[in-house]
Amino acid sequence: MSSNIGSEASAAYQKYLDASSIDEKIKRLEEFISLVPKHKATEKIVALNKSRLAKLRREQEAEKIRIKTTGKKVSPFSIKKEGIQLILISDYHSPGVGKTSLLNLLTGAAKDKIGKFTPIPEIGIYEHKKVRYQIVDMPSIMEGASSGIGNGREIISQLRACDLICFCVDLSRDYREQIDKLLDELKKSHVRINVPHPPITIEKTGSNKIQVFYLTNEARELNDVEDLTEKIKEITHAGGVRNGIVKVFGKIELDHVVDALNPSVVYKKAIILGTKGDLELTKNTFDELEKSYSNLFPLVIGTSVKMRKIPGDFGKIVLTYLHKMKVYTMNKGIVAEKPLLIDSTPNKPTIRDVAIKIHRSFYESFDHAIVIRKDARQEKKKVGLEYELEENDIIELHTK
Ligand SMILES: Nc1nc2c(ncn2[C@@H]2O[C@H](COP(=O)(O)OP(=O)(O)OP(=O)(O)O)[C@@H](O)[C@H]2O)c(=O)[nH]1
Ligand SMILES: [Mg+2]
Repeated sequence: MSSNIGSEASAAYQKYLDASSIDEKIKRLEEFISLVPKHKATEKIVALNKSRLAKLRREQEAEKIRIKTTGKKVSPFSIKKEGIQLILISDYHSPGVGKTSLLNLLTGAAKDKIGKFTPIPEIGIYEHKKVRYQIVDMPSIMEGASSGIGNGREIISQLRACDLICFCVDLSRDYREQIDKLLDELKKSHVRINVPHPPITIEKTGSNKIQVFYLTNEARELNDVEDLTEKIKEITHAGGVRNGIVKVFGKIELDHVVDALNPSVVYKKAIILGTKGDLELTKNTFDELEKSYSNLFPLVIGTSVKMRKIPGDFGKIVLTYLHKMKVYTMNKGIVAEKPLLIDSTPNKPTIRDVAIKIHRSFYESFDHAIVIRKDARQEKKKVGLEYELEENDIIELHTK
C-alpha cells in the first residue's frame, strides 16, 4: 500500500482488517507491526498500531474474565458482525413466514431448521462478486418485543447495529398486519426506519448555557430562526441538558430535537422481502404491497424459496440501496483480492475517503495515488486526494 511500509506489511494489515475475531485481529496486528520497517517515516504508524494492539489485548482479557466469572460464553443473541450484516425479521406466526428458508437459499445454512420455530439466531454467509454479506435469521418478533417479550430486547439491540433490516412478509397472508406489527415494535424501541438522520447534533459541554449554531446555508435560511432557537433551547433544557452545543446542519423539525436528545434513537435502512411468491394470488398482494408502502419502503423484493426465486444480483441490489461502492486496493502492482466498500453519498467518494478508510496515517502522509479504471480503459493515472472514484477502480496509495 505505501512505499514506506512494504508489501508484506501491507498484506498483513489487510488480513488484520479482514479478521473477524479479537484473537485473530491481535495475531494479524502483531504480524503487521513486526513486518513494518522501523525508521522515522514509519514511527507514527507503529505507535498508532501498538496502542491499537494494547486496546485489543485489554478487550481479550476482559472477555476471558467475563467467561470465567459468568461461566458463560457470549449469548447466542450477541452476534459478531462480519461483512455487511442483513437481519431477517418477521412477525410471529405458525407456520413461519419463510426466513430460515431464505437464509438457506442464500447461504446454504440451517437446512434442517426449516419448518421448525427458530428460537435463537441462525447465521450464514452469502457472497456476491467477492463481497461478503452476513445473513442473520432472527427468531420472529412477538407482540410486546419492545418490552422484552420473546427475547425482544436482545433482538432489537442487534437490529440497532446491523446494516440492513429485511422485513420478511408472507405474501399469502395479510401483509398490512405483518408490516404494521413490526413497525410498531420498532417504533416503540426508537428504531427509525428509512428516514435520514436529521441534520442536528447536541453535545453536552462544560459551558454554562445552551448555544445553538446554524452551520449551513440551508440552516441559516430557515424561517424565523430566533423563535426556533428559543424553542430548541427550551426543549434541550427540558430534556435535561443544561449546558450544551446544538449544531443545526439543515431543515429540522422540533421532533428532531427531541430525537437528538434521546441516545436510544437509531436510524436504520430497511427493505421488504415478500415470501412464498409461488402461492396463488400472491402476485396481486405483491403489487398492492409495493404500491401502498412505497413511501416508507423504496425497495420491495418478491421471492419464492419453493421456486428458488430471488434476484441473482441480490448483493448488488443491497449495495446500491446502502449507497456503497466497491473499489480495489493495489500494492506494488498486485490487486487485493477482496474489494473495499466506501460510502457513495452524499457526494462521489474520492481518494481521500479511501485513504482515511484504510488508515488515517495513509491520509496524513499521502503523496499521490495511482488509479486504474479498467471499464474506461484508463491505465495508471497519477491523481491527488480529491480525485473522484468510480465503481471497480483500482487504487494504489503512495505516502511521502
Ligand atoms: N410455498 C412456499 N412455502 C414456503 C416458502 N418458503 C418457506 N415455505 C414454507 O413455510 C414454512 C415455514 O418456513 P421457515 O423458513 O421455517 O419459516 P421461518 O420464518 O423461519 O419460521 P420461524 O422460525 O418459526 O419464525 C415451511 O414449511 C416452508 O417450507 C416458499 O417460498 N413457498
Ligand atoms: Mg425459522
